Amino acid sequence: MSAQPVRLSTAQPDFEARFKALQHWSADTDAGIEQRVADILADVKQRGDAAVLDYTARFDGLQATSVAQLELSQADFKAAFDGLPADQREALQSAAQRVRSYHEAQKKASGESWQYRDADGTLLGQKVTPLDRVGIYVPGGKAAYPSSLIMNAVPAHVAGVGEIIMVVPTPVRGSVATGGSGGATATRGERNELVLAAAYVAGVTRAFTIGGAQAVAALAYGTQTVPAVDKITGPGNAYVASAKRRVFGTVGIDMIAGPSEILVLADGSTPPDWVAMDLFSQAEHDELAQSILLCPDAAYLDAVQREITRLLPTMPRAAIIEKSLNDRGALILTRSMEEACDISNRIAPEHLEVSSRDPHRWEPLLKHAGAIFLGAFTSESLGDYCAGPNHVLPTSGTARFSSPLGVYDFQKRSSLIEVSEAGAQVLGRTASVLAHGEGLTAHARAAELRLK
Ligand code: HSO
Ligand code: ZN
Repeated sequence: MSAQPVRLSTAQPDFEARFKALQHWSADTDAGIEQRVADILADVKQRGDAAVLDYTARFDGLQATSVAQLELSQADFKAAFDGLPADQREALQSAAQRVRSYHEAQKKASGESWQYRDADGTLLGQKVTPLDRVGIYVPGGKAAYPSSLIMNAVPAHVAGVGEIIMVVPTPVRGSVATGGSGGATATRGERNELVLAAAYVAGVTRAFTIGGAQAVAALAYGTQTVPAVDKITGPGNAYVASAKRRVFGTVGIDMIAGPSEILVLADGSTPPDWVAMDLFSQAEHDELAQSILLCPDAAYLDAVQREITRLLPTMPRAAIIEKSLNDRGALILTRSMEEACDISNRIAPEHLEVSSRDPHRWEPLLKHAGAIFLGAFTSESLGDYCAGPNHVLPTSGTARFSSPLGVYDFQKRSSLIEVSEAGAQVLGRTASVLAHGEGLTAHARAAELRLK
């Protein structure tokens, strides 16, 4: 077992080519998946609940005679929460509370309505309204992260979304006894108690144990039982990603996330084992995850490599980390911290750690990153769980043009216009001239009728 991220130097002649290769990542779209997803969406749109039940039985092995049997209740959330050990209950609550505070500040700073009156007394403004109903997709099994549910549901809640509907597949592994409390009940699949407990602390309104493209379709189109939502957020596998892309337009979606990434910009002052572990923390998500270290000090890169080698065998997910670091990781020697900042901007990483004695010196140079973690104590993992900012972040260089998931993703804006009588005189003349220019006579007359 050995993880040796590629060693590069910005001074080497073929650096540009090597750097380009490093950045290359493409989500290959599989024609087979695309076709199956298109069929599932069409079927759920047409047959509603019946189709959802069929796919849930087929893909998750979960038998039910009605979708209502697949709905979880607030009592289920509460029972899951109450069943957790005290430290987990407290951690969930304090994480949710910090995430809530952060997003409340975000709402105050940029999510409120505003208006002004011009000199003629005309009122102009922007009215911010929360979405009525959103759907949150939570993956099943290994990739079911309660923290991700908090990161999706809390900003929706803070935005003032009326109903937050969660879907989460609970596949049946092997033969599971039919459970329930008498009467016609569904088979019970594997539930992740931490996810249900997170639904409790994050303010989820309703939840269905359905998943895959069929769950996305149910949320987008609505069925007899599942209400249609206005936007769907949350991560999922290739089927879910394809389904989200296809229903976009009928509903809003968040983003289609690529593999997780961390870039550490180090000046050599942080203990090298801390940095090695931070690189591991993204690598352990996924073999396709990318961990990169930039530093102007070659001896420090050597030290981090030694820690990688020493620590890797102690990691339960060593195999994933090893593959991720070997295939996509890199330790890059730069000529200076300034050059490291430039390279970082070109990568536009999802997570950027500035592991430096004076992070505020470099922060003004950093333009493109989903989240910027300043100083040696700010491990990305603290941000993943509980610092407060959102952990749903732009990946694959999209931080050049997009932002973390936030309250603003669960709000929309309407323009407000109230023209005064005096304002109508001035605006009417301008509009009339432009309308005649466009050959739109009704437009011109509507403006002119209001002129004194
Ligand atoms: N780093 C992941 C989020 C996460 N980490 C969830 C742990 N749990 C997203 O970039
Ligand atoms: Zn993470």
